[in-house]
Amino acid sequence: MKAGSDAEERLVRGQGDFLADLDLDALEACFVRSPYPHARVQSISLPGGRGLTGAQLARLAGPLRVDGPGLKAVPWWPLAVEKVRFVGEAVAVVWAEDRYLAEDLADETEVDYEPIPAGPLHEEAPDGVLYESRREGGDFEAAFGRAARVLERTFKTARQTPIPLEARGVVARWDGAAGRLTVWTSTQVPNLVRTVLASSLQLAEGDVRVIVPVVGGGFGLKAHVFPEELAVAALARHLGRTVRWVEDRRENLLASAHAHEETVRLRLALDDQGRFLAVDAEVSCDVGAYSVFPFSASLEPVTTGQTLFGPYALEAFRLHASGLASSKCPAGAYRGVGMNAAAFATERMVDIAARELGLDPLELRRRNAIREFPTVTAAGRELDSGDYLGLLGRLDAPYRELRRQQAEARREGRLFGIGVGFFNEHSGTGASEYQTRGITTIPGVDSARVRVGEDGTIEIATGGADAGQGHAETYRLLAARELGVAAEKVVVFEGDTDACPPGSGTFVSRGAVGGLTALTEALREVAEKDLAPGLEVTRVVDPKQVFPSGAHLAAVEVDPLGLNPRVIRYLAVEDCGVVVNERAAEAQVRGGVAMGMGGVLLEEIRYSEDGQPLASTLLDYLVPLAPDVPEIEIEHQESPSPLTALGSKGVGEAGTIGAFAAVANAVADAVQAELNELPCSPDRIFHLRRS
Ligand code: SMO
Repeated sequence: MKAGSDAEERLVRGQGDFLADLDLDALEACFVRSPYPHARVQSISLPGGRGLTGAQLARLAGPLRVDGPGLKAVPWWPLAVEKVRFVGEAVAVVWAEDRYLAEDLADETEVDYEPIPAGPLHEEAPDGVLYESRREGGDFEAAFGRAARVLERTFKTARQTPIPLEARGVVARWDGAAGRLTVWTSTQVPNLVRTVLASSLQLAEGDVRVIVPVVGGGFGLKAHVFPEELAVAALARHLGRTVRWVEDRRENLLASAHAHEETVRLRLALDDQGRFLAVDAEVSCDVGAYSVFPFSASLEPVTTGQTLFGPYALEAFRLHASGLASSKCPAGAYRGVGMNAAAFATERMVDIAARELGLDPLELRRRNAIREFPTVTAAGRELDSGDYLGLLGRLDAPYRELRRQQAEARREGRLFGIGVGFFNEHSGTGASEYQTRGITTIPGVDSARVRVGEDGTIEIATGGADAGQGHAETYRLLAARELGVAAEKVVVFEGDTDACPPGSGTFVSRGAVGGLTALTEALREVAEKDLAPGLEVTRVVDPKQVFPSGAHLAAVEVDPLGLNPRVIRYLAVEDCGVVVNERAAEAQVRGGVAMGMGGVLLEEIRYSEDGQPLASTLLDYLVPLAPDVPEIEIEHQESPSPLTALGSKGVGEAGTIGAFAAVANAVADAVQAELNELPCSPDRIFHLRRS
C-alpha cells in the first residue's frame, strides 16, 4: 500500500480504502460463534454446502501455538474442534454472496453443545496455569530485614478491549494457477501474518503475500495473528474464490482480544526515611481461554512484573508472575500492555506510603527516584538514559498551584483531587531479547530500504506497518533532513510483504527505536553515496530495548451527587528521548492519555458467574468521548538514547501508562479513599465511601 503524500489528504476526506472498502468481488464469510463458555461440540448441521465446521477446517489449516519458558503450549485452532472455551469462539464458518445472506446462513446453522460444568479448559494445563515464572534480584532477605516498615496492598485492573474504530477484517484470494495466496488484513504485523499463514497452510512464505490496507486503529489488538485470518485464508484456497470477513462490533467486543485483567499484590519495604528498600510482587493475570499469538500468556504477567517500581531505586526485587486460563476471550496486547497495571499499582502504593509516612507524595517520589544513568535495576532492566528528577521538577510549580486550588475547593466542600503518575517503560524490544527469553514466535528486527528513483524520487519502504501513527509524514521529514530533498519528492511504501523488506511491523513503540534507526542509517548511506539514480540501500537492525519515561499530573473533581469523576486538568511531561516529529509525538500522547482515562474511569468487560460476557455493545462498554477529555498540556524533556540512531525512544504507550497512575491517584485523593481497583466508577466510589 502506497502511503504517499496524497494518502493523508484522502484520509481526511474520508476516502481512505479500509479493508471493507476494497472492491475485490469477494464472497462474504460469517462465523458461527458459541453461546457457551465451556462445552463439547456434539454436532453441527450446516446449511446446504455453504459452510465448514471446525473439524473440517482443521484439515485445511493448522493451529496457532506458542511455546517458551514457563508456558503451556496449547493449540488454538482456526475454528473450535470438539470443545469451545469461551463465549464467542467460532465453531463454523459460512459464506454467501453478501453479508446479509451469510448472516442468515449462520442463523440457520444448528450446533449441538453439551455444556461442561467444571473441569480444566485444556488437558495440557490441568491446573489452569498457562504461564508461570519467578525471579529475584538483589539481597532480598537483607533488605526486608532492615525495613522500618512494610506496607502490603493488592491492586486490580479491569478487563478491557482496545476498540479500534475499525474492527478486524481480512480478505483472502487464492490464485490456483500460480499457487499463490494474497491476503489483505487489517494488521500491525504483516510479515508475521505471512509467516504464520505459510506454516498453517503449508505454503512457502514466498507464495503468500500480505497487504495492509488503510488501518483504522490497532492499539495492540492488531499486533496478533488471529484464528479468523487462518480460517478465511484456508477457506479462500478451499473454494478457489476470494473471501472476505469484516468483524462487527459485537464480535469485536466478545471475541477479538481482551486485556489488562490483573491482580498485583505488593509488599514494599521502607526505611525510616521513607526510602524504598525492596519490593515483593505477586502478579497474576486472567489471560482467558488461549495463549495469544505471538505474545502468549506471558505477555502481561512478565511486562507488569518487569515494570513495577520502574523509576525507583530498589536494593532488591522479587516477583512471582502467572497467567491463568479462564472461559473468557483470550487476553492480548493493548496499548501499554502490563505497564499500565504496573504504573497503577506502583503509584497507588507510593501515594499510600506517603500518606502513612505523613510525607508529600511528590517529595516521596523525588527521594526514591533513580538518579544515575545508565544503570541496571534490581529487577534486571538496563536503563539507557533519563533524568527522572528533571521530570519531577517540571511538575513542581503546577503541583503547588493545584494544591492551593485544592485547599480552596475543600473549604467549599468539593471533592477535588490531585494525582501524580511517574513511570518508565520499555520500547523497541528486539529479536535477541526475545530469543534470550526463549520466545521464538515474536520477530524483532526492523528494516528500511531507500531507493533513489530515476527521476530523483526517494522511495522509502519499511518493515513497519502504519495503523494511524502517520509514519509517512515522519519518514518524509527525516528524508528531507538527511538528504536535503523536498519532502514532496519522497514516496513511502509500507504494509506489503512483496514490496517491503521483512520486519516486525508495529508494536512496543518500535517505530521510533529500530524502525527509525534502520531508516536513518539507510538514508545516511544514500547521502554518502550521493544520491545516484538507481541506488538502493537496505538496513536491518535488531534493536536493543530502550526506556522512555514520564511524569504526569492530573486534577480530578468528583461531583458529590453522581460521584462521576471528571478530569479537569492534565499535564504530561514526557521523555521519549529526541523528539523526531513533534506533531506525531504529541498526538500519540494525547490519544494515549485519553485511552488511559478510559481504563481508569470507565472501561470494563465483566463476565457473569456462569461465564457470560456482560458487555457486548458500546452501551455496556463505555469509552471516553470527546467532552470527557480535557485539554492535555504536553512538555518534552529529551534524554537522548545512546542506543538509537537519532536518540529517539518511542512514545506510543507513554500517555496511557502515565494516565493509569495519575488519574487513579487523583480520584483517590478527591474522595479520600483507597481506590485500589479499576475502574473508578461511581458505584465503586459509592461503596468505598460507605465502607
Ligand atoms: S499494545 Mo502495542 O501494539 O505494543
